[in-house]
Amino acid sequence: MSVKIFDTPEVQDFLKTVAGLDQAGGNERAKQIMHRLLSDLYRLIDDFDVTPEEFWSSVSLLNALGAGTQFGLLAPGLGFDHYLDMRLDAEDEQRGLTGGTPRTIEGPLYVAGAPEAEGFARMDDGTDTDAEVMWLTGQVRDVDGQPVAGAKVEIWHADSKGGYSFFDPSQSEYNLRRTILTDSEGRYRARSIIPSGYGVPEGSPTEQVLSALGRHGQRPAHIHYFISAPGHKHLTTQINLAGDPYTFDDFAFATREELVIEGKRIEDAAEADKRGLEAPFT
Ligand code: MBD
Ligand code: FE
Repeated sequence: MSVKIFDTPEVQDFLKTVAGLDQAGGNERAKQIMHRLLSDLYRLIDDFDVTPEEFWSSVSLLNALGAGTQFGLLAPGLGFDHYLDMRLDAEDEQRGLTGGTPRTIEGPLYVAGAPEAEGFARMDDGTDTDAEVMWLTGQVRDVDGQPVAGAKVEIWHADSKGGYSFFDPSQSEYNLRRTILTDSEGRYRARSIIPSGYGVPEGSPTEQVLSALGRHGQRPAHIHYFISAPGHKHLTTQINLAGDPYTFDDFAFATREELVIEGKRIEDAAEADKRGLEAPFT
């Protein structure tokens, strides 16, 4: 059975009432947006002849997503985070703001308040014995190429199993999360461990949605950055470690060619040792 009622005056009036458009009070923008959102959904129900069973099982799924605080995890999977980035890129272009490291999505796993250090930080707590040591070094420069001293570099990433501290209860507080202030030459250095890629929790409502679409929930190995300094635009970005099978098949659509980094393995034991001695736990 297929009935089409969306375009009738009764339904159109009903939508206005539901969104509060036929009375004063409330927030005008909220009313307009809700009216549009409900209109699109009502029309969808009509066009696809969505059954009550389908509707209520979607409600169940939304409840499960909310109960598991997974809206923020499904959102990048549905491309919203990347779409918002595309809009910011287009805005920048319109304003003539070009150059510099490209932005990419923050994701749902940032935690504020990481320990702060000047110039150098050790990021891992030393307990991930399966992991290989990783050095991150860099220089913060403005769009004219001038080093920025005292810039704030916030770095966070997963462990060798793809888990993040605070979300993975087996890790210590702020493990693999640090804030480093750049030195007089704009440089920062970190000792950490090579992260593995992330996968959405098995059996989770997020995975359920993705698998209904025939999609996986994997991200390649990556390292998140916030870069900020007074007088400069805040940068949210990531680097991807080259060679990961998911580098160009990220469920969150965050990879950018310019952000894929080829790591250099330090095989020279003496060199590794020398660096190691400079790397106390902090
Ligand atoms: C992540 O680590 C992440 O960065 C994103 C965007 C989504 C899920 C897990
Ligand atoms: Fe991440």
